[in-house]
Amino acid sequence: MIYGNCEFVDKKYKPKSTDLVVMYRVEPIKGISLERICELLAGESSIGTWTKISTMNPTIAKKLKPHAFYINKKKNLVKIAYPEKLFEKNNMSGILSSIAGNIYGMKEAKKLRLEDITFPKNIVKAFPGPQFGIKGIRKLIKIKKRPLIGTIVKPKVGLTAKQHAKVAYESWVGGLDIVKDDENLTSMEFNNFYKRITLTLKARDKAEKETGEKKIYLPNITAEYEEMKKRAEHVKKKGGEVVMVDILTVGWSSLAAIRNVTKKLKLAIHGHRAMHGALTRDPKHGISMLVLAKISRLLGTDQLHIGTAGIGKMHGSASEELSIEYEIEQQKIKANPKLNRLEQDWYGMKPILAVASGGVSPLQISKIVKTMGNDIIIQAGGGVHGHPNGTRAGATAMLQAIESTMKKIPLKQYAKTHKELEQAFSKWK
Ligand code: CAP
Ligand code: MG
Repeated sequence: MIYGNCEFVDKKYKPKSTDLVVMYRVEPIKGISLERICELLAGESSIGTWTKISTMNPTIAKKLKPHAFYINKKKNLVKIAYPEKLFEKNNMSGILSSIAGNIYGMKEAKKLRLEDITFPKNIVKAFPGPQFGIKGIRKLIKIKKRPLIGTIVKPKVGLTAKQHAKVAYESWVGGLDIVKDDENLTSMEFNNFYKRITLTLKARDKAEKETGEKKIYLPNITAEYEEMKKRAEHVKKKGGEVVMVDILTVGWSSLAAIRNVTKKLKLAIHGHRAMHGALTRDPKHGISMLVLAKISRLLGTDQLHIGTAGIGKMHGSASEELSIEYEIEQQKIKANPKLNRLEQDWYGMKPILAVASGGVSPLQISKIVKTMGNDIIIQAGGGVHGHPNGTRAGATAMLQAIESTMKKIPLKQYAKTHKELEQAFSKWK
């Protein structure tokens, strides 16, 4: 059984340490076997095409041919090992054009999902990885153990730059560590980026002075690349330490380019994953969040949204999200064996700090921490600004919730002596 000139299935093949190994979940159309699909996947993503060609020669095949070495008919999982020489090592777009490219359009595959990738050492080493990682972020914010807590200024869009800065200030003095722009707030007629950043960083300085605590602002620099660069420079100039990027809507190439900018400016990157659902949501098709998270790590994201382990408003399962956290943070978070992950050796690359966000209120904090551990950022937008007594009280309730969690005092009990938390109970139960 061949695709073009070669045969790609070899169940006896043992992947080499220099192979890039991909796990796909595939559902063939009726009448097509998994073996046949493997031939098509491996061939079309590398050196093959639909027919024999005269320009192929044995040297090419010998050097560059991938091997489909694992076929699990029960789970519809297959694994293909690609020699690293097939790829330009630091070109993520190029790598994905192979292993996540044409194959999605092939007639014979009704559904196809890229579940996991293991990158070989030479490819891992060709990427920068996070500049700060978990330790660097904790050092920046001067908090050693507890989860970091933050908010997203709400409404998502609509406030003026001045109103935005005021909401941020209230959030910080109320007790939060971090304030973030929303993913769809860029530079609008009613809220200019440059003005917003200047005013909000001034508000941060004021909040730091008044509280004696370190406060962090995550301005959303998402834009076309040259403009993003300008925005990152403005953040630096005004004393910011982190920039937020919608990593999927800007594209991997832009993320890679902005990582070079943040290296020079010594800024950390907060990765928002808006649009990931288009790729990750169908359990049988698309690209898993685990893969997106691994790519984000290679390209240098310091903190990344991975969901709330099914606790908040967004679709997602605890087992899958914990597996992602396990992989990007290298912590002893219990991973889900059912996912059949390909563990990645990161060769010393810094870990990403996971972000739990989406439909969170102070009342869910202890559950999230119990499930996801201490090395996370917990963010609440509606859960802060929707507090019956407003933003500042909402921020305080978040802090009280984290205090009670760290002290291992049940939330309800802690609320008896902490009025903002008690008020949160009156609204969210
Ligand atoms: C949260 C949020 C985040 C989501 C994204 C929002 O607001 O700002 O963008 O968390 O989801 O707009 O929904 P709320 P994820 O706290 O008001 O829900 O982190 O899963 O990518
Ligand atoms: Mg948002």
